[in-house]
Amino acid sequence: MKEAKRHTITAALPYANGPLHLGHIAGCYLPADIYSRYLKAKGKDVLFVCGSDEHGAAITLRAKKEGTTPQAIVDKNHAIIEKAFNDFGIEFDIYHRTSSKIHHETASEFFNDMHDKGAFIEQTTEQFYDEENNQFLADRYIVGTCPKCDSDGAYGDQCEKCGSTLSPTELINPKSTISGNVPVLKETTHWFLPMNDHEKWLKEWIETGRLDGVEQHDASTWRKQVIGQCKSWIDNGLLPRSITRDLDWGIKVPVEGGEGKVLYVWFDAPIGYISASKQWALDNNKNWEDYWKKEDTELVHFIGKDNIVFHAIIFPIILKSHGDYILPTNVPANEFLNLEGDKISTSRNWAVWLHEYIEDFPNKEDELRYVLTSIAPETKDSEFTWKDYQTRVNSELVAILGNFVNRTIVLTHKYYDGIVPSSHNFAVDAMHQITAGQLFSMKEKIEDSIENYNFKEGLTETMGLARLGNKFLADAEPWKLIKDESKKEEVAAILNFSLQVVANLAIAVKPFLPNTSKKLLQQLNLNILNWEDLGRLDLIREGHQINKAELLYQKIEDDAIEAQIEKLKATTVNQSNPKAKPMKDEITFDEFIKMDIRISTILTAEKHPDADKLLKMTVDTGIDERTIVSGIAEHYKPEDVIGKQVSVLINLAPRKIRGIESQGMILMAENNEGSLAFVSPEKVIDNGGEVR
Ligand code: B3M
Ligand code: ZN
Repeated sequence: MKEAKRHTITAALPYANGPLHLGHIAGCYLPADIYSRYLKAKGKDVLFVCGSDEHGAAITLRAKKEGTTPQAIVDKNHAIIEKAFNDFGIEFDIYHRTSSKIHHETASEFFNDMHDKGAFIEQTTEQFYDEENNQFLADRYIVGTCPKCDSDGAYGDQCEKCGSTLSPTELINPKSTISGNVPVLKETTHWFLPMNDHEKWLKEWIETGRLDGVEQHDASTWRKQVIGQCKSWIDNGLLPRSITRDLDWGIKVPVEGGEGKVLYVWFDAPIGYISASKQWALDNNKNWEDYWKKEDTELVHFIGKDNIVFHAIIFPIILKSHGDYILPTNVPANEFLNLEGDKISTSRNWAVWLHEYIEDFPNKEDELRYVLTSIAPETKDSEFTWKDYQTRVNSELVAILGNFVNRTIVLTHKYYDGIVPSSHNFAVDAMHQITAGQLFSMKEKIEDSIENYNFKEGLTETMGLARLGNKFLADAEPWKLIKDESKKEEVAAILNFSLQVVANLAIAVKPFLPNTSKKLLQQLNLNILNWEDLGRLDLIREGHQINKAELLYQKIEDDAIEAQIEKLKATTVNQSNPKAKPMKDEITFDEFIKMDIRISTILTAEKHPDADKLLKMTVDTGIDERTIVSGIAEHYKPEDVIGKQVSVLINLAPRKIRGIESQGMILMAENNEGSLAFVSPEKVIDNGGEVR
């Protein structure tokens, strides 16, 4: 691969419908920031863009819930998000927003260009329509039962329980979230991206990094999960995807027939990277096209794994069908970060919010950067716990990096009034030689790690340098040697060497821990050190006056950690069982009494002939005898259930389960750990007794 002339780095545009939490930061903003800071430290031409994603049904739904306008929602959240990024030190070259004029113009123009080229197809399809509110229902405005896992509350585009991607018409018992009514199907025309036409080149591009045999990027540097997800999409066959919606919030469809319709949020949002670049170019007197259209530009999208298909399949199709644009060199997607043993959930408030962390832990941005990079979910989901945060800060940052630097600076003041002593050519001890050798190889290792998007590994290498220094100083024990007049030169050489390691650290930690890097330079009384000088042992000269020691980090005390754990638990404080799932959407009494639940007795039970998990039972409902198939065979043996009185939902439409028709559903209660129990009457009730 030839070396890139410039780098365009993007981080997923956060939805402006709520604040940022640590999962977002670990997912894409921190790795993107490390990568950008690294390249900038190397003197590269870098454009790092991001902004708020302000369209889409997520925003309009939130506005409805809060009884306000979409604009008010995005204005409020954009400000909160931008401030949190700033305070935390994610150093974008521009943080833009998709409600801006320049973005609306850019996205419209993009659509028009593609439209003129014939890159879309128009299709009339039937979509759900809410007759009470006279509007078509976008995916998120329809809920129903998931056809894959049978759980309620699945959205028209996705079931959050089982993660399946859905289309609205697949939902069982679909319901409009606006009126609660059953929606009707009505014809509407939309523009579709014929993704199926792009399968061939996409497959080659994803699998080999080539287009028509010509190498575009090194496919071996792409993460396995990213390639895996894309391949499975492609292998399942791509379908035309609608890129317009019947909504009134968003970018108006700029062509004839587009009245009352807007661009699908996932069409306009990635174009937000381009409009942000345009705004940046205007503000800085640059040419944005260099960063998006020149072959010698490296384009890298940092995202979380739920955005892979949009950045590695759909957006590349959009860019390529437009024709003028380069394709991404890499899409380093992270997996998810869990929190204290559970998935992060904004609706349950099971999250550590970035702006709250900044408030609760002032001037501790690097501590969080350190921990989140150490546990980065690069290849698999990982977990943040407050105890682990405390341990990593106290026993790594404080005890190793902080301790080494502090000892070095303090001893230099104590023995030499803060004036760098002579190295005496480091000839005193073999240990110097070995340590110097390790120091030298460090640069390449850190560079390799970062350039291959292995930030966790890069940080480990960097921390290795602090470990090396700390061990060197502890083993050399200059505080003992200083008492011996004949060891004067040796002590000087030890401290000179330690100071060189501190100076190297100031360079190496810069992408990861920018504030620490600044503090190190300040204590060394240096203005700047160049990345290329990493590994040298003459970064700081003999006779140079350094500044007074200042602690880099403070120990995190138990009470601070306990307070955070309490705070997290307080979100579920009125809940005796913190693991209990949140309440579902409210229903009316009429909806409730539609369910006909009867006390019934199980008469017979046997294992389903073709499915290990299923029991086939007959029950006496008081009205009739019927067959019910239920997934309880891993919890109950047939002989254990015969004769039991249970609650049965008898007016559930019959369903075939593995070839046997099930005529109702036995109600089961589920424990935290997933064990099951029947919902049985507390005394014997006549079969057919109603449960209300
Ligand atoms: N706002 C989705 C998300 O936050 C979306 C990313 C857009 S990137 C162009 O997960
Ligand atoms: Zn599901």
